[in-house]
Amino acid sequence: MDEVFSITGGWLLLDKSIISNTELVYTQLRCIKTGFTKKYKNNTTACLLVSTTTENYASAESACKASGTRLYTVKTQDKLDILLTITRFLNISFWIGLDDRANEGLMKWSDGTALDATWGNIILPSSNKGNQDLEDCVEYNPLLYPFNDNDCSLKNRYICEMTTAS
Ligand SMILES: [Ca+2]
Ligand SMILES: [Ca+2]
Repeated sequence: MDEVFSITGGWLLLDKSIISNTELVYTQLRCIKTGFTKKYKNNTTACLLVSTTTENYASAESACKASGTRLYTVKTQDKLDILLTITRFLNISFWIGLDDRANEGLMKWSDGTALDATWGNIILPSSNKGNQDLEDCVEYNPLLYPFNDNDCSLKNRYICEMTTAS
């Protein structure tokens, strides 16, 4: 069954002819990195590493980048559901790839795109936003569900996702 594969940024792709379509490539990626596990929800596939150690946000970001990945972007309900399957029995917080370090109040994903306002109101309700320079990094938080901005210097576990852009 293993036929023509290509290596892109350390990731094994099923078919390099579809590299131009980011979403399609994302669903076709094989999850082969050590420590990463493949998760599905509907048509969404994610290849994720759930850290076993805690780091501040910048160190967590660096750790993901060091393996050619990025902090998890939770842009859809399916990706949120995938995260919840990982975290639901763990009463602890995880850094995800969302922060407003560069511009206060303007949340950006770890892929550089802006947080959609409508989705932002769902996943990061105003009551969970400090909206101040002390709280610039977003965590999954079982108490301030699902996400909360917090002090980037705090140490949390974190979730990396494999990407095609490494
Ligand atoms: Ca902030
Ligand atoms: Ca907060």
